[in-house]
Amino acid sequence: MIINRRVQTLDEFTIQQLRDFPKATGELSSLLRDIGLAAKRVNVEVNKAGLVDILGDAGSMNVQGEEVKKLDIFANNQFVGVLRHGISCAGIGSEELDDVVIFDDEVSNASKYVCLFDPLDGSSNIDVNVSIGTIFSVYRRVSELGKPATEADFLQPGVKQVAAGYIIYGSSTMMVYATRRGVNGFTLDQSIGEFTLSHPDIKCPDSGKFYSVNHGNFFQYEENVRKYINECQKKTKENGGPYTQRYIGSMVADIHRNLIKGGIFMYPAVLDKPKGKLRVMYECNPCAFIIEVAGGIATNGKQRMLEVQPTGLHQRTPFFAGSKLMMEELESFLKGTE
Ligand code: P6P
Repeated sequence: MIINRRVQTLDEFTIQQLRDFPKATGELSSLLRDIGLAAKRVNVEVNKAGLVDILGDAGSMNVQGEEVKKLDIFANNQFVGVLRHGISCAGIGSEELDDVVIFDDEVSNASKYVCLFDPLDGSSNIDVNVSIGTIFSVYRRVSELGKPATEADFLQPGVKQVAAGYIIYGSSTMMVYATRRGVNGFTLDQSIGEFTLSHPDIKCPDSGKFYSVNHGNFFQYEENVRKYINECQKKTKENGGPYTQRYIGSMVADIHRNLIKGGIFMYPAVLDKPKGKLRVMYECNPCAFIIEVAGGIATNGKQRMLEVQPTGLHQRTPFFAGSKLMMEELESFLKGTE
């Protein structure tokens, strides 16, 4: 029997990782497969979102007489449901839920990990068919195994993440995740309904041509941020440019492009959001982990993003992340040494 080993599915890849680490219990591999399963279910609904009017808008009844849920609530329920009934997660935190959900059953209490999610980031873009995404973060518990998880399991600095990733629902659907061993991307092959390894060992180029920022907020940014943005606009072939401004307004899409092609993403503090807009636990920390493992840099403008000690589940922060050399130039502006 000929086995096609060229194309490795997410399941095969995570099992291969297990073979390389015989002492591993397999819980993390199982958790990542659970996330992949939930992502495939979300993908089905996201792909037909444009048809929602035909199938019944969120809050209404569809042709089958079922209540149609808002997509981000639907996505949240998929990830919570799969992880609650898995063997690897003791609880989750979610942008959609005010407090953490502790699964508190015998199997979940024995699980080593907790997860945080932005189940469907950028969902406001869906009705104009712009790419959106799920972002997730995985921590090893600090509380006693065998007992219910506690809030302390979730409020750990990003440097403690065991894994982090995103699913981008775009021209194709991809799952990208990082562990300390590297960043790998899997594209959903609809013909077999499996995520398949398409971007092994992703590295963020040391420099790039893309800078991503919402220019509409320009005059709300602090002076050094404005100076850096002006510098980006003045780049020429002679000094690493010219740069292109690309800003989709969907964090996963902007981060993904800059991760693959090189670039810098910025969401600075603005007047009506002095602490920034993006969330520490389930947007910035997972993206920072991925970017750092891939060779880039991520900060809150003042310190390494992954070293921020969180104080709240839904805490916001300014966020800057991307190619090493571009981030180093930004940091020289932020320090005022430029
Ligand atoms: P703005 C989407 O609403 C989101 O949370 C991120 O995905 C995105 O990067 C950011 O907000 C866009 O915010 O204020 O530029 O529209």
